[in-house]
Amino acid sequence: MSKPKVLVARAIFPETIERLAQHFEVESNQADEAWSKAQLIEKLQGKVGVFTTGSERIDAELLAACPDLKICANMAVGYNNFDTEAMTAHGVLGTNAPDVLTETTADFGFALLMATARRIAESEHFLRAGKWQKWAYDMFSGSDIHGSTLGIIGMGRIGQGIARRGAHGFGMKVVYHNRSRLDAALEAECKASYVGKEELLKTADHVVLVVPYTPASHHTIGAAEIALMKPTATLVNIARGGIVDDAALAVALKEKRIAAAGLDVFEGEPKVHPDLLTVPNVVLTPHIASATVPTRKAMADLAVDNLIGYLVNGKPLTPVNPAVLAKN
Ligand code: 8YV
Repeated sequence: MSKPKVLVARAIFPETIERLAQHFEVESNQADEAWSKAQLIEKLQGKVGVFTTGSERIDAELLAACPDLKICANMAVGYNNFDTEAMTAHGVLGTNAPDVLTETTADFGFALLMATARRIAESEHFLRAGKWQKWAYDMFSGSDIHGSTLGIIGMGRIGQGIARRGAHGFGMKVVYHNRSRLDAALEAECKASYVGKEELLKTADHVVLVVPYTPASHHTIGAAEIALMKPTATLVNIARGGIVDDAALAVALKEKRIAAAGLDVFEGEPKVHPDLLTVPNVVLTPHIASATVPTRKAMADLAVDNLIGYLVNGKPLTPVNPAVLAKN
């Protein structure tokens, strides 16, 4: 019997391809070619599954043109590249890769917060440029992490990981804002208090964004929200591009309306707003919050487990539109 056909849309670990090949006829993209939408559609003909990263848009147009497709397995916890409504309408299951990246991503969120507040990138550039001639009492003074107030917008698993690090490791006071309040036991474990978004922005010394991207969370932070923040505050975005209005942030950083920002994600990435590239008080990283080898392998494994789980055993592990399963 011939094996079901799957497509791997981006270059990935060779062992990921090997695992898939045990169950499927695999077409891969180990050269990591940038496929246009038309090319992706062409490659998907006859394929029942696709291994995606966050970069491939799965929408109504693509789904209508790929009638054999049954599952899109994202190697990412975020799945804003999926039009889940259209996928459900076409009977195509989507899966994501939660949990396996939580602690790694929370580590990175904290690292970016510290690099931002303590001006690590900016001062390193200064040193490398040969500008360090003498010590000075006010050279690259930043803001404290320990004992300060950490405001977390988006209190899912990663947000909770950042809260724990702040409260337990650095004695920070943690406030959070989320669509729904955590239960009392989880709030106590994270030592976090629920507050309104406005209060969070006004009182936090450091604001970290960890909300999923949806039309409702678009520009959660724009000029009006930045205006509420303390002039000494830092802002960190490890969520998705589009959660912050990058143009407004660049203006605010330039005018020192807040002290600094750390950004791992950007509107329209991999393009970065040109004004962000010219302001010194921002730390910029290329969407690497989950990038450790064990975690990226675990994310890839979970995407493979979902493909096998659904196409071979009928049981995906982490579906994002389970309504499709009910229909089957
Ligand atoms: C991924 C991410 O690296 O999991 C997510 O949602 O943003 C990152 O961990 C990226 O989406 C590529 O798949």
